Amino acid sequence: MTTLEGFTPYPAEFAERYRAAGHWRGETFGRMLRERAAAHGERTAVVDPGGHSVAATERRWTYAELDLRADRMAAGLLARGVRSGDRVVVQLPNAAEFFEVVFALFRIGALPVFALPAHRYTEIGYFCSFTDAVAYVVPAVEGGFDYRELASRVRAENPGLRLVLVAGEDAGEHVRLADVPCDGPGPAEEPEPGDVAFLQLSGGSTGVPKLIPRTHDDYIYSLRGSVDLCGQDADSVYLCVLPAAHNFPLSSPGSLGTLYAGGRVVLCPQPSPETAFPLIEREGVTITGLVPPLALLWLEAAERGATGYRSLRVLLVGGAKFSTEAARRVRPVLGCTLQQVFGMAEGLVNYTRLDDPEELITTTQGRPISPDDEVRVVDDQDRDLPDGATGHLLTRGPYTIRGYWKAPEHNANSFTADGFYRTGDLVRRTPTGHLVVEGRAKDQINRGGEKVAAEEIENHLLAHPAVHDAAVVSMPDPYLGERTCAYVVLRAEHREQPPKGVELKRFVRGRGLADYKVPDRVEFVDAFPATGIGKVSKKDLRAAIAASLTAS
Ligand code: AMP
Ligand code: DBH
Repeated sequence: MTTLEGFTPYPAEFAERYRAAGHWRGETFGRMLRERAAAHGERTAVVDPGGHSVAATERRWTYAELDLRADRMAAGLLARGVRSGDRVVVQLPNAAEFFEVVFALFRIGALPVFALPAHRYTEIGYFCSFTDAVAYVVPAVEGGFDYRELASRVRAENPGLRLVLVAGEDAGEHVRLADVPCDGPGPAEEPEPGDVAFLQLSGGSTGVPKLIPRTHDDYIYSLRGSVDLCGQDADSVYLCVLPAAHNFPLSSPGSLGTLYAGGRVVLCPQPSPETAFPLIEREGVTITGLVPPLALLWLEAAERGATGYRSLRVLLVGGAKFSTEAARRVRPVLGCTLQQVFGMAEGLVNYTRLDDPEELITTTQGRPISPDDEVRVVDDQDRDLPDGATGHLLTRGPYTIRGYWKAPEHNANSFTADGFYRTGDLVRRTPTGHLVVEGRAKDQINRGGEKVAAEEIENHLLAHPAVHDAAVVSMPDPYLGERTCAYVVLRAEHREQPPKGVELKRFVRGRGLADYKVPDRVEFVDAFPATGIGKVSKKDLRAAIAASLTAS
């Protein structure tokens, strides 16, 4: 086993228990694809309808073809110096190449770092330097943004970043991904099931995003459990609507779960009903996953008479709280079973069961995948609360990390001494063991499933010369559930001629931040309300902005 520095392993007695229980079965992603290709090589694994910058036209890859492509890509990456244990930042749109690249990396034992298409210079620069990435994989131009330029800038600042691979025709000064595959030798050694397979991102609540190391064994267990609970088999057709690298569409049950089951993954280039519904109809899609704002959009489209979604059996909704009112509309309007999912890239995933009574499906966020998921609901002093009381959710189990990667200080706060992850979520447990998400104790804004760490944005605002102090809070929004409001105290010398809110937003965007992190609203105040011991009272700020929105 190759031990990755900075990785907190599962304690031996837990690892043994999870193996003995049959949760960890010694599988790896590389071998999983090999086995599926052997079992049903001629079946379609991935459908990419095209219509994005990576490919204009449709591609349909069988399991045999994906398997062969992963091998050839692995050989090509090895020939270009990518080694076991190396980190590779992968930032691709929903294109078939995503799977070719990540399975190639899995086979080498190199670790994909799952960036999202929305990430910009600040995030990507950080991922590349913090992980000492040797390679970075991008599209050429997507959604009007030139990723090749971003790559050039990041590469100039990170001498260790030797290779930029561009999926698409014009790689500019970089290497075309399509020129990488070759027939050379494959990896000399396979990764072990207990090795870290990739680094996933946390929505986080700290100044910089934290990286989540997941092993083959633990992640594949969560896939197997998800596949079972979501009723997937080799006839399932999963539509990947959300960005493919995100933990939800990757694993709940997501594309990887679908491939585990031997089903078919259909990549959706855009989440709108206009794009998705015809694809569902054409491919006979049976299952998909959406964040609440998209689920609302799909419900509205169907209510207005849009068609095409008839083959859907299961609609997963998660990433942020789905309102009970909206949840109740899913079955009558879309004619499929709603499955609420409350998950986290750190591990624990809860699902409502397909045969749960409608009341539980529409009013709860589900219960854990595994009988060995340990869930505690505690008060501020970590004392267990009875069922029905709202408290902090702590969890430990066979697919929940024991620590963020290379982050000992954060880990001291984010995990209890006995290894429970502090989720930062406030939940209540029903007598059936289902969890209801009641709120959040972590300093984070959940913009319809896209998480924004308040501290990260506050740091960017503080870099502005006119800003003395900043506090970022959530404000209610009918569509996204929450949006971000930045409260700002200006420096005395700037109060006479204050900058406009839009200027501060432009400033933050100009620092090269993902668009969803730019504050939706900026409010200037002379001072922040304080708590009893003099900390900024975000509770009061949230109440103030909510009240002023109701009033207007
Ligand atoms: P992350 O840690 O970035 O993967 O984000 C996971 C977080 O998303 C959870 O800790 C919750 O705060 C939130 N979340 C995910 N699914 C749901 C859901 N169904 N309802 C409410 N919050 C959710
Ligand atoms: O929000 C999430 O991170 C999430 C939501 C649903 C997740 O990671 C998951 C399911 O696996």
